[in-house]
Amino acid sequence: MSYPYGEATKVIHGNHPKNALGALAAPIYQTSTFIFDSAEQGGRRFAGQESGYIYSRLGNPTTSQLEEKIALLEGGEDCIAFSSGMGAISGTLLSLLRAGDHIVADNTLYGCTFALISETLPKFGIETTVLDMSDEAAFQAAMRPDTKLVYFETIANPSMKVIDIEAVASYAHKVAPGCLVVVDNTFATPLLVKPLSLGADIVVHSATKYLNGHGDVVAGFSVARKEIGDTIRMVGLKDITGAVLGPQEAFLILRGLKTLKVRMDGICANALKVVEFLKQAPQVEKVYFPGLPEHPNYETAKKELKQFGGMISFEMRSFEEAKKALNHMKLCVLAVSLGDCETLIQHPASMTHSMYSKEEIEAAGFSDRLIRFSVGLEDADDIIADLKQAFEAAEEK
Ligand code: LCS
Repeated sequence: MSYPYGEATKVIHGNHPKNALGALAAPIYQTSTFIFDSAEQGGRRFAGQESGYIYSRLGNPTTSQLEEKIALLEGGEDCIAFSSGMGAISGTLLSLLRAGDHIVADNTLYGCTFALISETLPKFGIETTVLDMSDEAAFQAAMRPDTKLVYFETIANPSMKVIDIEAVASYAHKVAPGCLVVVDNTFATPLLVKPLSLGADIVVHSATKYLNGHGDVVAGFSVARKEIGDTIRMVGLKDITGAVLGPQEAFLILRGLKTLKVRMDGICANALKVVEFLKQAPQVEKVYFPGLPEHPNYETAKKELKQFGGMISFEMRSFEEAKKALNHMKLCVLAVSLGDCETLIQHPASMTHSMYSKEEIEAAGFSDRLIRFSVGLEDADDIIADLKQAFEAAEEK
């Protein structure tokens, strides 16, 4: 559907029709079920012969309004809301795959996604090839004519790897017709890149992060064309996971979304200043940020991303120093998750990626000296001053 407005307008207005009473904010339909006018009407709704709500695991008007806005932002036909990012990812993969299928996935993924792909899916008879997908030759060698699905993150957690979506999607579709390319766009958000427009088939999100943006909701989305969306909703959401998003959470995300553009602009601008500081800090050995010319995927990032995002990782000189620095933060908050107004800092090897073995961490290109930083919306000078004092405290014998 053509939409004549820009991104800032889109996140505020969406294209949802005015509600019946003209409320500006989305009404919260706090109901589990919907009353039928007659037994015949109930039957028609279940048979798909009449539109209308039935039961909130199958659809809810507050959640629908949010789904329409996310579909609009990602440029997809359909969006299915889940009660977490992992709900969206598992609901999507489990509804589209079956025993005997082969999938290819990147080796740098959020820890629980990595566990799902490398450990759980094989238990259900799905063969998974996990490798560094930014290595084009290795990716092409791993693809088979019967590969059913390819999975990676737009900006990978926590190494900030950026894989060329267009190149991967066109190769996957060429050698394995019908192969579904699934991209987790949590770190970039649709404001930095729209994977569907580059050839991906499905976009998944943890909306817990930037989309909601205020650290008070856990949620996820899957965005796809209609026929795939129908399967994800009617199998992955309705039957397999039942991980339905509640209307209160949907309302909060609709509210949070209104400021997505200004939040992302502010966070991306702050991140550039923090990176400048980190680059010259003597306690930091290496900075992982896709906007740095020395980043191995800088050219892809420059081509693909509107801005470089607000996630930075950096390696300290030792594990001890990394731990001490984390313990000396005064303003930056020591917590997992990301994409909030507050700057959040955490240690992937022992926290978000603790399910990776030592060898898997190495293969993914980071170490236990790595700290991951989700830049917030505080004054950049305050964030930098906090890092500086924590680094200096970490150095003291
Ligand atoms: N995808 C990505 C890229 C993520 O970073 C996360 C969570 C998920 C999916 C799962 O979403 P959830 O179920 O938590 O809504 N990432 C986290 C992180 O890095 N720290 O805490 C959670």
